[in-house]
Amino acid sequence: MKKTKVLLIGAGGQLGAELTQGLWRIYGQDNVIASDIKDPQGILKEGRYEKLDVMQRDKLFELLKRHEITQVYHLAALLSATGEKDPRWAWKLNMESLLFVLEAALELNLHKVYWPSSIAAFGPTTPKGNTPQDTIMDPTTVYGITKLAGERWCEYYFRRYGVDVRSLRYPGIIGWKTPPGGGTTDYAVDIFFKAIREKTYTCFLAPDTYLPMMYMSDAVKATLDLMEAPAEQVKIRSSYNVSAMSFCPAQVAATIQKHVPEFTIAYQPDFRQAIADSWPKSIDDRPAREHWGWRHQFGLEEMTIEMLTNLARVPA
Ligand code: AKB
Repeated sequence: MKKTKVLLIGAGGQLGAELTQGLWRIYGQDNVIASDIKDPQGILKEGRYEKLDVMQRDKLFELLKRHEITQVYHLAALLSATGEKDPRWAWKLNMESLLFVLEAALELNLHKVYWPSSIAAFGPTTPKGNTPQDTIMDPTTVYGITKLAGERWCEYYFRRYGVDVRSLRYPGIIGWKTPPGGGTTDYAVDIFFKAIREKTYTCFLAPDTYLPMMYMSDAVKATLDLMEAPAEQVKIRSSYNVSAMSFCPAQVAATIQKHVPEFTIAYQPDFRQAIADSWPKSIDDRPAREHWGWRHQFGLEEMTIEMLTNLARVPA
């Protein structure tokens, strides 16, 4: 068996830097290559890094061969709100890059591939509360369409070619180290930054818009737990529902006010309201819990304290 060497694609995004650190802890800094289309920022400057445009298939293959990569985490994508501004490009980037990675996995015998799906793969006629693993999926955003199609491709590559590809349907992810990049759940990150720095926030979703959410360290844990699980425990090869909490803007604002009493919030819903309204309010993730032991650690209260404490230490 070849020594594990990991490549992260899209490591400069919201989840990428923290996942890179998690992988350093498991495999050592020398065996993890972070990559992104941009120059390395922050913590990524401390490890091995390659500038990579994942749409350049030849360069991707060359890099995989040169570093003798055995595992790929492919995180690069246009998210739900940004995707709506250029649907054709969102389709091309999200789908072609996934296919390049799956083709590489097959041709170069990669041991494992990770690719994120999202709650965006669900749609307006999906049951909204405790959305089951297997249910109606009728996404309305181009991002959601690419996630649903991507799930089918992942399962296809597993069934037809035996590629060990694993995936999670992420809810909104909330962290303080890197800003989010063009999603509908971004309000739940921005609200903490604004609470610390400006004591006021104007939310682009209505106060009672419930969405499934997860604190960053739980998202990293879920990803690594899934990827480290024995293959036979990974029984779903499209993508697993994973969940930690569900809240609406009014609830997170009230939780922040317990710690920052002067904090105020106003509401000006925009085009992202329709996207949020088409998504589940909460997620049933029993298969992930039963198959490979998923457990979350952070609820709204614990996460609020972590976010506010850490952001208060970061210079604006
Ligand atoms: C988005 O809002 O687009 C993402 C997601 C839920 O996948 N955070």
